[in-house]
Formats: sequence, C-alpha cells, structure tokens
Amino acid sequence: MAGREAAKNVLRTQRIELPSWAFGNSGTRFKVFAQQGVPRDPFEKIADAARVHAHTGVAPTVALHIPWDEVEDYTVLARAASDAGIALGTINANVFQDDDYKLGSVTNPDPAIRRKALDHLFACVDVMDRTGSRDLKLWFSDGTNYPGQDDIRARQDRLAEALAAVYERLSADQRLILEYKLFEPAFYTTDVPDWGTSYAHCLRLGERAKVCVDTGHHAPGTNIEFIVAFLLREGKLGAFDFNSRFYADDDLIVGAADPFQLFRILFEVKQAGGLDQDSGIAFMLDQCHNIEPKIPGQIRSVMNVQEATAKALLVDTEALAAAQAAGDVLGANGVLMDAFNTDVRPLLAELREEMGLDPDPMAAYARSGYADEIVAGRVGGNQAGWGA
Ligand code: PSV
Ligand code: MN
Ligand code: MN
Repeated sequence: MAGREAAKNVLRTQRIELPSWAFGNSGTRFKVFAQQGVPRDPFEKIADAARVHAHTGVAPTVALHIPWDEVEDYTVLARAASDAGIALGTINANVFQDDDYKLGSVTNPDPAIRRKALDHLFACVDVMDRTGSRDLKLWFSDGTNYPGQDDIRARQDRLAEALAAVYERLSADQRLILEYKLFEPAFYTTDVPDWGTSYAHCLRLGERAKVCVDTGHHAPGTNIEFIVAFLLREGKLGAFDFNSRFYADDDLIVGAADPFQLFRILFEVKQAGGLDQDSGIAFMLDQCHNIEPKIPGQIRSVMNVQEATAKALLVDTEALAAAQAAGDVLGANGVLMDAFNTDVRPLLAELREEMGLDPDPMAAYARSGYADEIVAGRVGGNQAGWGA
C-alpha cells in the first residue's frame, strides 16, 4: 500500500466546489418537497455553503447558476462569500428555462433567439468579471424530439458559431467548459450528447476550452474512467460535475450508487497528475437533495469524494506497474482492489484533526445547532431552480 502521509498531503490540498442550487428545494417533475430553513436568496445559499466548508475544510468555493443566483451587484455577493470564509467559483449559464428556447437556444433555427441566448452567455462572462470566476460552464438542453425536426449539421454550425463568440469574449485567464449529456430534455437528438462532440468543439476553440464530465450524463454501462483517462491525456479535461445515477440524470449523492466507479475515476485522475494543485481540473458537485437534508447531504458528498480519493492515493502504483509489466492480470487487479477495500475513514479522521477540524463532520454539524437556527430564522425558502 502506498504511503499514508503522502496521501494525506494530497488530501489536505484537495478542493471540492459546491453548487449553490444544492441548498434550495428540489424534486422531480412529480413533486418538489419543501424543506424548512432552506435559503431565500443567494446570500443564504452562500452561508450554507460556508457551513459545509467549515466542517470539511476542503470545499472553499461555491458555484453560481445564472439567473437562479441573480443579484444586483455581484461584487457584493463575492464580498459576502469572502466574509463567510469562502469564494465564488464557476459560473453556470442557464439557457434552458425560457419559453423562447422550446426549439433550442444557441442552436435554435431563429436567429433572434440565438442572439438572445448568446447575450445571456455574454452576461454570464460579465458576472465572471465581477466575481473573479475562472470558469464559465455551458450546458445546453438543445436538441430535437423528432426525426426531420431540424437539420443536425446546421445545428452544429450554429453551436460552433456561438461557442466561438463566447470564447472570443473571455479574457486570458478565463475558461470555457463545455458539458455534455446523453439526452433529456431532448430525446431524439441532443446537440452536445457526448464527450466526443464536446471535445471536438473545444479542440477547435483553443487551449482554454475544456470538457466537463458530469458523471450522471452517460448511458448505463459507459466506462467513464476511460473517457476521463483519454481527456486527461489530451489535456482537455476541465471539470467534473459529480453526482450519482441509478437510471438517468438522477443527481443523487456522489459515491452513493457506485463508490467503486468513483474510485476508478479518481485513480485515473491521480495517475495523470490531476490531483496536483495546478492541474486546472475543477472538482464540482452537481447534485440536488430532494428528500434528504441539504447541508448534511453536501457534507456527506464531500466526504464521499475524499474517501474515493484517499483510496485512489493508496494504490501501490509500483506493485501495479510491476504486475502489469509481467502480464500478471490477477496480481494487477488485486493491487487495485486492495486499495479500494481499505477503510480510509480513520486516515481521514486523522487528517481532519491535523487540520483543526472535528474528525466527524456529520456529527459536528448535527451538534452545531445550525439546522435549528435556519429553520427558526428563514421562512419561505426558494426552489433550487427547477420550475422556478
Ligand atoms: C444538466 O442536467 C446539468 O447537469 C447541468 O450541469 C446544469 O447546469 C445542471 O444540471 C443543473 O442542475
Ligand atoms: Mn451537470
Ligand atoms: Mn445533469
């Protein structure tokens, strides 16, 4: 097994970004379950995110979704974040919740609607200029429902044109992160359905355009760690949206459905240097907590990523390389499984104590009284965004 101390040194510098929308009410198209004490505005979402960071020590940034987190002055929001001990992170654009986008946003056949979508993307870059955010994350719901509905290639041309305009608008220290998703809400064609499409567009755009792998956005059985390894090798992996899926885009707690998959992904990341502080990979959660309490849901998610990372770091890579070189199939597989089957919770508890944190973040949060405070202090919390 590789060294515990070396693993702890990497884990100490790990950074996991929280999504502001994880703190709002959410649900499915059947029902949004309201919880008591949820944030009523972006400032309260930031307060909750800061709480997650206070207990875990590795979640110092929160991603915004525009316009879900629209405020008059983003510098004020950035200051509120810094006062709370965190910072604003990735800006996620939203061109999927307007009647005008029924037939698409940047790929819409109507140039006036394409213009409206592009203007929103530019407005998001304006927000980044104020918040100091590095990344603009783009996910498009664009696609078609019926064969013949629109020209597949023309839609790619429109997409390329919009992406080029946004890329051009970015400053030298800002990046465009293009997220793909197999299907939904479009069911026949999706304009950015897979990593290959995203990769091809990013390649044309340039160095600061990278792919986002949302772990919930693949067909069942897809080997996500292969995609991750490939993109890392090409220098084109920009970000993760972590979550769990059982069936489709479930957005459940990362590591809940398949902790082994999460371990395999993080092992590839680690092997390619992706855990180095300057790797430029944004590790973000993209989750909703429909039935469980939200702040502990986020704390648990951060811990799940830490546990999978710790196991990835414990893989004895020398023994692995030797077994691989010798063609020792079972030996190589055994090296990986030894690390995966290690209980890393004591190591993480030790690390937290060294970082001045409570070794058990879930229990510490439960004891803190914050949950009662927000239930008493906030009445009429907002929905995370869906249907808002
Ligand atoms: C789309 O399913 C997605 O994964 C994108 O990242 C959106 O920004 C996000 O969900 C909204 O939760
Ligand atoms: Mn996502
Ligand atoms: Mn999704």
